[in-house]
Amino acid sequence: MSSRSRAYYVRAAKRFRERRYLFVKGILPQTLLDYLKVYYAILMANNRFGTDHQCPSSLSLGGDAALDAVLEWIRPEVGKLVGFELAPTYSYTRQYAKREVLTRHTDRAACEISVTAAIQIPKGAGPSVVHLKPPNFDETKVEMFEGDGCVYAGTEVEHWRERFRVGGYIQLFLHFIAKHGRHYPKLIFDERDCLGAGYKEHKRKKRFDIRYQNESNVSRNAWPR
Ligand SMILES: O=C(O)CCC(=O)C(=O)O
Ligand SMILES: [Fe+2]
Repeated sequence: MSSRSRAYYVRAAKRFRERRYLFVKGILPQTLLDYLKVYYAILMANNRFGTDHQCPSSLSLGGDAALDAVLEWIRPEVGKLVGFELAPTYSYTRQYAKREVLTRHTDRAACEISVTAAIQIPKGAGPSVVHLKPPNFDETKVEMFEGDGCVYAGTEVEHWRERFRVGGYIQLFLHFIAKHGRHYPKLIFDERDCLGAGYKEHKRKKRFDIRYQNESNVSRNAWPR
């Protein structure tokens, strides 16, 4: 899929090892982006989005089969960028509403290695901006245009978004665990039977109760299905 050189991956993996995040220009190729915009329009037309506790005024969708396919498709590339092999957990997507805020947090274990990719930016609006605080580096922000992405260690890097002045930004989140890490194989597919599968009721209940590691009053993903 990629036109990136060996040297690019070596540098990226070294940078990721140190900083725990990477900005990746054009992580989604234009043809895939074009396809996804059509697919999102179909999802919207069919009211397939729900809401979650994290960003209650925005629309979200977790574990969709076609978006899980993007997760699996991009997995080798993200593995090369971070410098080790990954296993897929789940995909998640959100259309941010005007005035929404994403509070500062780290993610649960199934988001050990995560990608946030910009799918759609409202007409005339600025880039999609996510703020990061890696463990040993100063706060920073990453600005994404459509097709750009940010790979980050979701359980380590604090991340947040400032209040949206314009609604309609669509981001796709792709979550992985390290194959050499302590959550493999337990958290593969985020404990579903396979990619694209729904969540068992007790897992879903458990997930409602999962707290952000640094914010005890906020619970994680209320699954929309
Ligand atoms: O909007 C983003 O880029 C990140 C979203 C996020 O951190 C989350 O849903 O946990
Ligand atoms: Fe997050």
